[in-house]
Amino acid sequence: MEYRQLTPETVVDYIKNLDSMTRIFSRFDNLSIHEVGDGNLNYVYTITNPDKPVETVVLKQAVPYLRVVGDSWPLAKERMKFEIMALQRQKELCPKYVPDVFHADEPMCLIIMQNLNKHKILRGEIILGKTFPFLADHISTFLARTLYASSDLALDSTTKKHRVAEFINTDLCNLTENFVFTNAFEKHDTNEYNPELTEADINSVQENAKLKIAVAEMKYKFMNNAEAMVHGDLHIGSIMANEEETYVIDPEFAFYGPMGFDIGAFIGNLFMSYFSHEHRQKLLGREPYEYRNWLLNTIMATWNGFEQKFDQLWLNDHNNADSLYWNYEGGEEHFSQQRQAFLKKLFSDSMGFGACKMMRRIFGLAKVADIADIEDLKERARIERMTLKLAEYMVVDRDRIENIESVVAAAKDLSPLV
Ligand code: ADP
Ligand code: SR1
Ligand code: MG
Repeated sequence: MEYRQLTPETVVDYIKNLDSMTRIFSRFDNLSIHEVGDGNLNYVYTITNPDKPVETVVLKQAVPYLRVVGDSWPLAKERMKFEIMALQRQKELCPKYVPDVFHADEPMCLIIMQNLNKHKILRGEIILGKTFPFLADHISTFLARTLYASSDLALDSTTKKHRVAEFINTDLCNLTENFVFTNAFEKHDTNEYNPELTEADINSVQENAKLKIAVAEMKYKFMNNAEAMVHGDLHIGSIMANEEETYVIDPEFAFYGPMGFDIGAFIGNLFMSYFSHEHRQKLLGREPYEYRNWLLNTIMATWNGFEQKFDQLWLNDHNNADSLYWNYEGGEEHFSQQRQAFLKKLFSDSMGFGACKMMRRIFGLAKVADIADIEDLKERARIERMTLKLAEYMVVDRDRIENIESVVAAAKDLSPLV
């Protein structure tokens, strides 16, 4: 079928002849359709039978431009192919945390998937001060399984190389190269600054040699380290959750890239939430300790849980294989040293990438509501400065930082938990 952009009026006509939809919907007249897309790129419709609300799906369609800017910014709609492939692979590797896909149509650049209507976008919930007791466990599992299993540590060399080729996601990698690693760090006309930030604040990033060299190193790594299938945009707006369950959505930026990019995205977003709640907890009329402490504990539990789970997956594979490489007296200990060194490097990458993601959300076009929606611009600027300071430490000192507890301690120095 040739591509056409669906509208609320044409969605039902499209779905009513699909076998997968006749298995879900008992009727197609009188379905209620709502456009709920609040992301930067695509259109998302919920489709529900109001008489039987369990009969419901979500349809997501890519359009040939960047939605947040409009049709003056062309962007290949074929990007949906990567979201389809990534959802399939992630579902195989981590079924509990990935929505079911009922239908995928590459020419129409769309997917129809499980409506996560018992779950909410994590960013909105965190802004409201809600806690998620299993979040760190679920996300660290998702990260460990998807990153480990798609890497050369788990796949045979030929399969891995084919996967790298399948996932050459030129256009969306290009967006990341520009929006995460470049524009925010120069006087680019797509940037948007809080008017309360001074020239000195902006130049403390854009004219800071150590920081800019470090960011350029992270960009180069992003462009060259085809380590694993990464989600590619794992901020807290790409996670839907309730108290018990967690789902990772929106992997259209997926490609074979550095593992630390996903880990850093999640952790960097939680640090921004932490700083934003220095202000937001007051607005919510709460004492500021408990919620922000939960955010910091979630950050530590995510990295520590990830490290332990990733290491275990590697060790299990090793124990089940007949490799000669470490098969000598003392070899087990040497293998353990290799794993530790690998995870240390991955920690450093994660901090570096997390930092780039934090800084670009302060100066760049695509912001995070946690901070950007703070109405008091002076307060917002104060929180933006803390974010920039922590990010500077995370990226410049990334190879020297001992552990996640040190980064959490640095965040507490900037914004004490009182
Ligand atoms: P974009 O690619 O434009 O960023 P997203 O995949 O992030 O789009 O989806 C935009 C919004 O649509 C999400 O923030 C969420 O509110 C809603 N949404 C997306 N997928 C689902 C789903 N499977 N179930 C329920 N709502 C969804
Ligand atoms: C201008 S594109 C902005 C951002 O939206 C996506 O969610 C990615 O984070 C991208 O960088
Ligand atoms: Mg999104």
